[in-house]
Amino acid sequence: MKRGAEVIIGAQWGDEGKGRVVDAIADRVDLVVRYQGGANAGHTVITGDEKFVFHLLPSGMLYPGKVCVIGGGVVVDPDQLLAELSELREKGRDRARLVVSRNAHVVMPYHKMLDVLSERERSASQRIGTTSRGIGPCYVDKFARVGIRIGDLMDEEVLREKLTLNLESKNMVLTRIYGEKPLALDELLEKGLQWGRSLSPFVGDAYLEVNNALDQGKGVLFEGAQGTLLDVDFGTYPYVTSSSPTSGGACTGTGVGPNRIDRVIGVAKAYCTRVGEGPFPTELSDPIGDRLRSVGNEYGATTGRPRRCGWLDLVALKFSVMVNGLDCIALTKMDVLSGLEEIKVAVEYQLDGQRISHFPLDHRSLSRVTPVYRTLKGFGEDISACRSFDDLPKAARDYVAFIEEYCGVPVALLGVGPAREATIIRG
Ligand code: 2SA
Ligand code: GDP
Ligand code: MG
Repeated sequence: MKRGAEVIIGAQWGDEGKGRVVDAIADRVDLVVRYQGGANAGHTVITGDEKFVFHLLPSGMLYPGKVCVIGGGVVVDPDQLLAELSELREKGRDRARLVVSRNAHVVMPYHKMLDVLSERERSASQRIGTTSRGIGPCYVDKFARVGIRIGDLMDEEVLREKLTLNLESKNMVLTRIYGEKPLALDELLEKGLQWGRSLSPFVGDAYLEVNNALDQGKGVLFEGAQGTLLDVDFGTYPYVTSSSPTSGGACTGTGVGPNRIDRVIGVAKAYCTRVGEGPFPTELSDPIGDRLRSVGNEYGATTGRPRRCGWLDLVALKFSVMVNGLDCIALTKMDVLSGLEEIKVAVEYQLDGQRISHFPLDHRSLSRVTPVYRTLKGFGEDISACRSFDDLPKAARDYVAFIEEYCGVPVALLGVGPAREATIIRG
């Protein structure tokens, strides 16, 4: 794969294997940049017999000499970030230089409390199934223009003023609506200033770091978190996260112009999963769904929740090709399909008696669709040792060709196992 600026996004509902794809490509670039989301993400990288799950740190941290950037579009939980850093340091694997945008918003303790409490208060049908990481409430404050940013943690006067303003309303909600105890200003102020001292060696102007690198002809990889169908604008709203995981988020979340992006890579699983609530047309509540979950080890990398599993949804994937401007697809977890006699893929939906081939943005319509499936031949062989496309059995190659034909973009990378080396790179 060539250098330049590349964006890696999740083309489904997250957990497509973005971490392992970033890790597979990161040695060829100079910077790896997170641009949205926060510690709700769980990006797994497996090298040798070591497993790393990155929540806030970019998945390029294992490479010496790289720069890993947390852009202004990310919401940062300082405790989580510092814990991840010290865990890597203990293992001697904090190899990259970290830069955290001074404009990134801070996930405060009240954000996490409000996330949990508001979910608890909702009825079953209204619950989003969040990760409880305070993501939604933190982005609410960002857009309400009352958020606390990383740079604010280094200025006692500013932090005190902002916390005073926030606690007036937060404590009212916590005590009057949820019957919780109020939070004390002094404790939060002390915590915030301590975070500021611990993070100060990493804080910088992320937009300059990235733009200067591009000006110098360096390779930059933007690492999306969550996935297209969880995007606050293009996902199955309201069952979405509160940020922009689509490729456009890379520009707004880091301060680079769209004309600087050379290639957009969409990571998709060879089947579909979703964790949390919301419509999922190809979901399988049957032994095949259970088999995908157990063989694919489909459990949340942050919360440990079992993921819902189902067949590959090409209607949704083609939608993702469009809204992200995908140049190619990285198809992971092909090995998980091995042993299935036949494999189904959704090629259209049936909605209120009509066949449709587009992805309805309205979640109520989406929850009423029935997928129209094409049945393809399965493959019995274990493909986890295959290292070139031609090593794959014909049925597996045909499966990939069908996806390429339907989506109109090539499959440039294939995952045939969770480990770093179980990767087939085609272009
Ligand atoms: P939130 O916490 O406000 O972002 O939750 C809103 C919805 O977004 C979903 N979401 C995710 N979906 C898949 N993977 C995510 N990361 C973890 C992982 C999830 C986990 O890597 O496995 O461990 O459970 C992620 N983060 C957010 C979430 O499920 C809600 O549907
Ligand atoms: P991300 O959030 O997109 O980075 O994905 P997660 O790390 O949350 O979930 C992907 C899971 O699938 C992890 O447990 C990975 O180790 C695993 N994985 C990734 N690619 C492959 C693959 O090609 N084959 C198999 N069997 N597992 C994979
Ligand atoms: Mg994940």
